[in-house]
Amino acid sequence: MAITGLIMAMPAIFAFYCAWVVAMLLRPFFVFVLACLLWNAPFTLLKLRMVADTFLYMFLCKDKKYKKPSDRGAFLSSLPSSSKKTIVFVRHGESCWNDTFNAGERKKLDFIKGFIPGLIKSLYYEAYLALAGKVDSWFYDSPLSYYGISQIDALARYLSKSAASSAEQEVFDLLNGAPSCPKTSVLVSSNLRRALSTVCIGFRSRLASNPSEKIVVHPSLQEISRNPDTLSITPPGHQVNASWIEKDALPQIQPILTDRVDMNHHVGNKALSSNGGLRMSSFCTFAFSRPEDCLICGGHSLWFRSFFQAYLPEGSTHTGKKKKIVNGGTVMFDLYKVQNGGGWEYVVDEKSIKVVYGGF
Ligand SMILES: *[C@@H]1O[C@H](CO)[C@@H](O)[C@H](O)[C@H]1NC(C)=O
Ligand SMILES: CC(=O)N[C@H]1CO[C@H](CO)[C@@H](O)[C@@H]1O
Repeated sequence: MAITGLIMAMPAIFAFYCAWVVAMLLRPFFVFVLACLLWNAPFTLLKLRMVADTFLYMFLCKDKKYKKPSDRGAFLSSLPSSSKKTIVFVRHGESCWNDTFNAGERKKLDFIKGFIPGLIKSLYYEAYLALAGKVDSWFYDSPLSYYGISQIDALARYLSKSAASSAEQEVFDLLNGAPSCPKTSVLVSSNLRRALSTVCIGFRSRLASNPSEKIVVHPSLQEISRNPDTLSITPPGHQVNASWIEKDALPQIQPILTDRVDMNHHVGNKALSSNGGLRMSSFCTFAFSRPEDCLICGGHSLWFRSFFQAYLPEGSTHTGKKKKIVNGGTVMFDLYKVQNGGGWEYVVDEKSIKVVYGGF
């Protein structure tokens, strides 16, 4: 009798011990959070919100669930030269996130050997930023790494070298906003920090020689992914703050972030109801609402690749559909707006795609 009773009680006892172990493990965490709340409540709530969003988006984000627009091939025969924008994609430099999680240019074995120390280093930085009360993060809205900054510095130097041909001169004049350039252009960026910093650094001489020009942040360019590095840390109505890396390596960037960036379109992080398809389509509408002939856009690899997949004809086998643009890579092409029934369609002209720097 006693034995049966004991056996019957086993699951309850087991559950009790499990709960006890979990509670013991979580207690330091709760004590830590409580201490932080007592010390600086608004900041701690903000950090907790970032942690909550990280998990929320990991599980519920539908960014990659959208239907590609119909085959663009049908619109090729009637490309209207009057409805054309030149688009330049500039991929951001390497971020801290990728420094931890992707091999990049490192050898596979070196990457594997360095992974655990790298992860510990990033968690150490994350803890330091949290304890120092900084609204900053290694993972969330991951900023440019030191290496990433140097990649974009190389792009800036490339754009200010002397051109090798008159065709190259034309491209440089456009990208540098030279007064002699017949085409007008605007600098645009995703609302994520690494893309905006890439535009600030890569186009620094253009910004210096056109002191009234502003970079327009547009949320449609936010990366298509569920990872925390693609969530925006900047609330609506705020200018972007330099990351701790930039404060150290590039303090002259803050005045640009504060005074030279138009954040009027920034409505905060992408909504859970948003997806890549909606944002790319909103980007096309935005591009054709601009008065300039050309949009120079700081943005992200998956977004750019998805754009080529969606807006090049299905028959196109262009590399841009398969490969990512490299860090700092700069690629230009023509985007057309075509009337179709009562609506508008957008199509990329494959022949116009030109690598300016780096490539795929
Ligand atoms: C930027 O930093 C200032 C000063 O520390 C702070 O008041 C502001 O809220 C920060 N903005 C963002 C978007 O984090
Ligand atoms: C922040 C960043 O650069 N993210 C990219 C890192 O690399 C992976 C895979 O190569 C991409 O999926 C991320 O977008």
